[in-house]
Amino acid sequence: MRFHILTLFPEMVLQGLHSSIIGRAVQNGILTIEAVNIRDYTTDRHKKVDDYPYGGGAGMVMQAQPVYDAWKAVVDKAGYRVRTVYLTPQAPVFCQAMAKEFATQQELILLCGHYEGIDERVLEEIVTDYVSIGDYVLTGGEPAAVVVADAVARMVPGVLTNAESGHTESLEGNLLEYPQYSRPEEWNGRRVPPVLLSGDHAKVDAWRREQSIRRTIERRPDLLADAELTQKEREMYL
Ligand code: 6GU
Repeated sequence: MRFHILTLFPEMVLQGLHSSIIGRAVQNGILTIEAVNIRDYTTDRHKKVDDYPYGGGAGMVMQAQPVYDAWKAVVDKAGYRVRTVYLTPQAPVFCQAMAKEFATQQELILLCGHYEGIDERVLEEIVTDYVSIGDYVLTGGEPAAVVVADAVARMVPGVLTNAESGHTESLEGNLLEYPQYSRPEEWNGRRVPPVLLSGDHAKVDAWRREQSIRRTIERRPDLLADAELTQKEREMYL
């Protein structure tokens, strides 16, 4: 899969996506992650990419021309209208289902705004999906693009090893992950739950399932409405 991140600050997005598991997938050729510097496409003599908002008000607005030309360069090279995601707090909140869906694409464009945003006319022309990463304000879309690219990339076949891809993960079935323990058996006077040392895999599975459910009730009760619980589990825990 190919990611094209359109941004005024390429260094903000490249570092995080060329490390760890995603970085390994880039090295292996499973992914390419390209940062396109929108400033490289301005036709302004002074390389200006923003201007005052019509109607007045605080801050600056990114102009349509450099954004459109940067996007057009990517789309012309791809040979089709690549899905184009604009990162903005004025959008539905990103979730695992969206990550899985975007991961079915051959290529994906992530458009990062800065300052007070981007001229609405170019957004209407190029954006297919508006995505927020949560109800708080960032200085720009770049951290959100890293979040979205990471979550999408790890769903691309071959990015995770078998060991990494266990689908008993947080949010599978809308339940949180159970707690994990490693050596030593006792640390700081705290022991690992004995069932995990019992060697009884059925008992371990049952314990983990219960922990997942209890943890979800405790920390994310909002997930329970859509959680995949059996009728018996619903009666036991809810
Ligand atoms: Cl996606 N972009 C920006 N600029 N701010 C945000 C956001 C996105 N999600 C939350 N805050």
